[in-house]
This record gives sequence, structure tokens and C-alpha cells, in this order.
Amino acid sequence: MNNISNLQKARYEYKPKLPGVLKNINSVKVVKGKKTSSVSDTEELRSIFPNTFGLPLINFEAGEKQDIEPINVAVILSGGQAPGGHNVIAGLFDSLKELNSKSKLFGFLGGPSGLIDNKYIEMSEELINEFRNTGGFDIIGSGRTKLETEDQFEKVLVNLKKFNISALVVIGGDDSNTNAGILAEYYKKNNSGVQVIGVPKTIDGDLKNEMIEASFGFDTATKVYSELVGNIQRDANSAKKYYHFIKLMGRSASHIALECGLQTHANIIIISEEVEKKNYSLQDVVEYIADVIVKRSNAGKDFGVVIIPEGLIEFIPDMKKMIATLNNLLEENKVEFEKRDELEEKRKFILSKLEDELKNTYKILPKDIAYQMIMERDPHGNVQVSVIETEKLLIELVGNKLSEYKKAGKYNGKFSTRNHFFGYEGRCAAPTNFDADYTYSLGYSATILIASKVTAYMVSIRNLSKENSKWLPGGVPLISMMNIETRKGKDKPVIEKALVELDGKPFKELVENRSKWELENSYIYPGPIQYFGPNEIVDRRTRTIELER
Ligand code: FBP
Repeated sequence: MNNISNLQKARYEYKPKLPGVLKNINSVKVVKGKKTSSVSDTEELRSIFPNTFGLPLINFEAGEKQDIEPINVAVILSGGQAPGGHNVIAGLFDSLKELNSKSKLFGFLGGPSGLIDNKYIEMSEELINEFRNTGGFDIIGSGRTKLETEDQFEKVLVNLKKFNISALVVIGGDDSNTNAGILAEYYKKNNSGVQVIGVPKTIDGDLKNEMIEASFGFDTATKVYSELVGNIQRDANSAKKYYHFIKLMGRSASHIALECGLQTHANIIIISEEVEKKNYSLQDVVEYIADVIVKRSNAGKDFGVVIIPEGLIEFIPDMKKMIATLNNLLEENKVEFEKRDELEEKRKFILSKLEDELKNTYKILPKDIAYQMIMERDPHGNVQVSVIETEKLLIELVGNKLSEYKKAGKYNGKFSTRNHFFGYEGRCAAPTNFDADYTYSLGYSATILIASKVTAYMVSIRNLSKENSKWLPGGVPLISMMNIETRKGKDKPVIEKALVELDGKPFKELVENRSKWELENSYIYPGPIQYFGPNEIVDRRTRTIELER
């Protein structure tokens, strides 16, 4: 353990705070509550998941002391990094060993592919100790391979059986947990003897519902980004010469942008879900930003901060149509497209295939953006929004609009800009106390679900806005969070993604304050995450949780 910072050393010693009922893990009683259904498409889902549909909710309560046989468990990390992943594994390890010191935990390497290729390590106390309360997923790595075919399920089963593993814990987002549900159904149907338990992870915050109040990592990531946005606001307010356009990660939903906006009071906070609901075109968004800039300029302020959610482009109806058309065109003309080496050649080829209206929109995009839109797709065949520099696109288009205003005598300010994209900066930060506690408790709760022999559940911990001892751990059936959605032209069962609710309290708080934040500089500078100090600082929840719960 050389080369570690003093802070990391101190964080090793941090003891995550568990919910009251988990403090004595040997005497937790599993109480089954009311039976669940699904978000919608009930009959279809019942027929797809005959063995795992309609399971009851589960709560943990204090009970009698029990002796538990040794259990061998496998764990994987799936998808993008999120602060706290190591503590889920630490919680899982500690609780398994506490229940029975002969239990074993196997970490499969590099995400779902490790399960298929049988790449694993057995977890030891020494290894876990090196990763307690640290950020990152480097203890076993992560990956985006999809575990979805029966052939893969069988290969995984063979590997699990080699070590007598009877439960698999999937730490992932909505897609990985959807696949965990499909896998659980398959193993149950075939009496394979392997339980599947999911853990809600993603900085994006879009895996949430009544039973899952938050996905882990959102708390830490938004605090890191809010610190950065706050620092930039202070710089802007000091120099008074730049507009900073800041894109914040969050592949689809705008929870991160909203939370950071609420934490910092940036001047302009774009929320994709609102743009979609109001059917704004790209030009409408540009005009909104330009108009605020004019208002600020008239008040003598030619500087400010604009927050843009990463997924914005896919929520603007005309751009959404463009992206969907490009996705299909690239799939249909793969061979022809690949023959062209130069990006400009590829752009021209695509232009020749587009129909009139879309052709005109694609043509006026700055070339860099047009190239980014036809670059490599993700494993689902979708454009990777994180590579599209929306912040630069908006700077260019807002600049053009302001020039028009200038010519028309409507604006006489200065528009100097800087652009930023914050995403990877926050995904592996050392977890806040909240995320360290929450993830460790998720690991503990996963063990209890495993010991109670259930399958097709996600760990659920509620009451998160309250102090940790009052948290309510339990389990929610994976299928109960599903509906049927069309993905790549096919109807599929999926865990419903939570978008920003426009009638929800966090968004309402933005709406109530928006005109003030636009014009005044009522900036808040949240500063860095604090790990030691008074409770109101170190255990502060996100504004989203405070308002929603
Ligand atoms: P998950 O949904 O897997 O947690 O990942 C979310 C995310 O961090 C998004 O915010 C971002 O768009 C994406 O991952 C980036 O993916 P990659 O790590 O593959 O670049």
C-alpha cells in the first residue's frame, strides 16, 4: 500500500454507517409484503416472466439469530463507473463473512464478459482493505458487454458451477439490471440453482422509482461537478468577460444538470425533458440562450454560466429524428460507409442519402459536429452522445444569433466564450459519506436477499433523506420495475428509465427561481466534498433527494 495519499489512508479507516436493522446481520428477518405487478404491459410481462413476475416486496426487520450455511457468491460491475462500487463489494464481502466465515466472494473481471470468459479473482480481506471507501471500479473492472443470449447464460452457468456459486450480484444501471431480470427468469425456469440480485448503480440518477430512491454515485458525481461549476462561476464573476458553456454528463436524463443547477444557481440551466415536452427546435433553444444573454448584457453583464445536459441533442425533436435516421442509414449502408476513409467523404456520403428536410439541417451543422454524429456507435447501435460537443455547437449557433441581433440593433454586448465538459472527472471520485454508507449498506442487503434464497430482486433502501439508522432496507422485484419499450425496432421488456419529472419538486424549484438566476448573479459556490467535519456538511444529501423525499 505505497503511493497512497493521506486522505485515502484516512478514508480506509472510515466505518460506513449502516441502517439500524443491518447492525446485527445474523438476526435479520426477511418479511414479504404485498405482491407486485409491473409498471405497465402487465399481461405481456407475466407471459415473458412466468416464474419471476408478481413477486412480493421485501422488508428487513430485526429477528431471531440464525445459523447460515456457507454461500459462494459472484459479483460483477457493469457499465459506467460510479463512486461507491468498491464499497458495495466490501459490504457484500464483510456481510457474507460475518454470516459464515466459510462463505466466498468471487469477483468476475471486466464486467459481464468476465462471467462468460471465466476471468475472476477470489476476494480476500487484504484486497478489500485496499479499496474501502475509494472511488473507481478498478478492483475488478467493468464493461459494457451485454449479457442477453441463452448461449451466454449457459456459459455463465458452467463457470459459476465450477466454484459452486449459488448467487450472482449484478451492480449496474437500468440495462444491466433488465438483463439480470431476464437471466434470473432463465435460471429459475431451468432450476439452475443460481439466484440473481441487482444493485442500482449509475451517476446519471435515472434508475429510480418509489422503491429505489437513488442510484449510487449520483450524490458524489453531482457534488464534484457542482464544485467545478461553482469555481467557474466565481471565475466568471471575477473576470466578468466570459460565457462558460458547461456540458454535464448524463447520457439521457437531465438529473445531473438539474441537481448541479440547483446546487449552484447557474444563469442558464437547460433541461432536456422540458425541451422535448415543449417541442423546442434547436433554433428555439439557441434563441432562449441568446435572449438571456441580451438581457444580461443590457444590465451590464457580458458573462455568465450555461449548463447543458449531455443528452440534450436527442431530446430536441428535429435532432432526434436526425439521429434516428443516421443510426438507420449507418446500419443499412455499413459497407459503403466503411469504404470511405476521410470523415469529409463519409459526411458527403451521408448527405447524399438524406432526404430534403434532414439534409438541410445536417448541412448547416458545423463540420466537427456533423462528423461526431456519424462516428462510432455504441454496442446498441446508438450514437454516443458523450462525443457530440453540444456545448460547442450551441456556442457557435448562439454566436450567430447574437450577430443577427447586433445587425438589427438589438444587442451591443461582447460574447467571449469558454467550453467545458464534465463527466469522467466525477465518476471515480472518492465516494461522499452518503455514497460510502449507501453502497456498503447495499452490499449488506444483497447478502440478506441471497441468504433468504430469493431471486430476481434489486436491493432497495428507502428513507434516504433521513439519518442512516432510519434507512429501510429490503428488496424490490426486478420485473415490477419493467415495461415494454421499442428498442432498435423491437418490443422489449426493460426497466423503466426515470427522466426528470416536470411536475416534480426539483424541476419546480428551478422554474420558480429561473428568472432571478438568469439575470442576477445569485451564484452558490458549493466547494469541494468534505469527508470530515460537522454532520450538516459531511452528510448533506443532494437537493434532489431533499426535495423528492
Ligand atoms: P451507466 O448508465 O452505465 O452508469 O453510465 C453512464 C455514463 O456515465 C453516462 O453518463 C455517459 O454518457 C456514459 O456513461 C459514458 O460512457 P463510457 O464510459 O462508455 O464513455
